Amino acid sequence: MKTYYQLCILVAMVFRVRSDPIPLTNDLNDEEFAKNYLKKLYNMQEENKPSFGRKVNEMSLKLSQMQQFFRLNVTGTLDTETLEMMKKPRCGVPDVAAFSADSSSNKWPTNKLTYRIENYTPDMSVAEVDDSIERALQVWARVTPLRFTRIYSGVADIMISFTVGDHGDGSPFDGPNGLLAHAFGPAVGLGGDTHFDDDETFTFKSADGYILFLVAAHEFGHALGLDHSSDPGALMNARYTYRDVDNFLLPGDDVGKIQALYGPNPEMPDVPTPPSTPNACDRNLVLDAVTTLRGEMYFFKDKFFWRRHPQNPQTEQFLIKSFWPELPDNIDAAFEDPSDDLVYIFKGQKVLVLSGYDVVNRKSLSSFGLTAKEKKINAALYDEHTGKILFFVDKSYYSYNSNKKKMDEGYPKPVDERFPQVSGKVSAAFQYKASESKPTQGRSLRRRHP
Ligand SMILES: [Ca+2]
Ligand SMILES: [Ca+2]
Ligand SMILES: [Ca+2]
Ligand SMILES: [Zn+2]
Ligand SMILES: [Zn+2]
Repeated sequence: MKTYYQLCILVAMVFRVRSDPIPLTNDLNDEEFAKNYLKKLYNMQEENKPSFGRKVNEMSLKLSQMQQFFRLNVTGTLDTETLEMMKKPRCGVPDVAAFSADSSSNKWPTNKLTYRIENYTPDMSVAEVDDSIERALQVWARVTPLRFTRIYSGVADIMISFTVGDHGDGSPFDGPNGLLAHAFGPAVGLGGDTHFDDDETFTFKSADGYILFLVAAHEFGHALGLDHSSDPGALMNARYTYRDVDNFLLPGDDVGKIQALYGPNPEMPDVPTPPSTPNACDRNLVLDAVTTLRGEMYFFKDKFFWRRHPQNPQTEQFLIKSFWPELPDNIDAAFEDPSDDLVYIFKGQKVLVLSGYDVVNRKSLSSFGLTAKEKKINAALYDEHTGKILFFVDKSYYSYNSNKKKMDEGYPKPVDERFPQVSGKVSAAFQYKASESKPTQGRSLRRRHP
């Protein structure tokens, strides 16, 4: 109920109320799946190998590494959260740096590179593939001195192809979903080469499939020498995330890393400040909105949100669009009406109504009885005890009776009349104690598996 919110404190607080452990999976197929995943992407050798005279459980070690990388709860065991993360569509380049490429050559010796598109996917037109590849390379050229020239025959530095299954480089693809593509780091021969798993459906812009531009831009990062990043906002995060292609800007984490290898673009010294991933421990962090959703907490900031599951002391951070492609960034406010199992998201005059992952309705601010002079709200809160929805606008608040579907008389009122501790503008609000004491809803929102 205050403008500033510190997630680190919140996490520590939650640590104490943690009760049940995250359930373990006991499916043998899942165990096999996990072993293959760790062998392929974390260089797992044998399950038990001797080390300094005692047996170290290699699988547990690799699970911990992977959990650390994805900022999950580090348990060293195959819990459902870890398995769920393993099943997300991702890049086929390993997360263990020393294993992914010859680390002695993680940079091209020249800034002038050639590329060649060897074949095409049937999923898109030739023009769309050409355009997607070109723009994906420009993502990197824009912030570095690197320049790419397309050639149509012979051997290019970056040979680009669409292929399926075992395609002769020792890293077979796996059919639909799972691994989407992979690329080899800077070197002669296979180095720089980029392969797309054509068992996927690639698209130009649509979220119904994997957007080739996004997959390619990520893979070219490897082709230029970058490893995976554990920053959830980074293009070089191993997980595929839907993003708005028309307004794509290379995130700051990636800009910093590629410029550390090649330097900035001498022709464009004044590129706009790249978007950075908000840090929960930033003392000056002001959240955009907070809401519960089926027993979990969602904290929104810019293009991102943190999700906190009551059974998991660690919050996870995601791009908003990776859960809800239709949702805008930088939202104003959000609240959950648990009686309807709906979440309301506010941005300007627009209100989007969510049922889990789906946008089920669109409304306007005026449908809650707010007059046209209120262009936007700053925060919203649903009081479960009274059924009232409080809308915060600057230093005032409105009270809407959700049962009678009308605004209560005598509003707006000053915020500090009801909440004397709150002096400034409210940017985000939620009811904490009420939602904690209340039994959580049976269904919880889990990640989407496209
Ligand atoms: Ca090559
Ligand atoms: Ca695949
Ligand atoms: Ca395909
Ligand atoms: Zn990758
Ligand atoms: Zn390959």
